[in-house]
Amino acid sequence: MKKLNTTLIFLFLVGAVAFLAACGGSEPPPPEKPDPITITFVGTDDFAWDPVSASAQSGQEVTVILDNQGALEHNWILASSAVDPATASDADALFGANVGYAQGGETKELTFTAPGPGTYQFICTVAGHASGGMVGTFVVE
Ligand SMILES: [Cu+2]
Repeated sequence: MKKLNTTLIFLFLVGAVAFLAACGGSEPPPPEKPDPITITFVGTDDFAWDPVSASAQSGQEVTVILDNQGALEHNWILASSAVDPATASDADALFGANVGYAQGGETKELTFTAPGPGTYQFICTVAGHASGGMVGTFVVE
């Protein structure tokens, strides 16, 4: 009987050590990827964006919906804050963030990955529209 108990205790200890080895020393979890977000920008013939500012986290998947509620065509690009909105063109779009041209009443969307932290701007590059007010601030944290 004594021999059996010793054997059981030994087996229990071996099992416990194996269990702790499997659980212990685990690496810290990888940094959590932020959940994707969708932001709708309404453009109108008043050359105004709604909203006029937006934000995302670096590395976040951002879906931009351009909802053109006007009659004129509009587009939406993400550009460096160094770009002069008045002369911005599609070539200023960063990270492939160019939704394209939505005709009056049309909706267009695009998904891109938010770049490194910084302050960017979003611009409608149709001639005269940014000067008229179709420019906003996009902050990446
Ligand atoms: Cu526009």
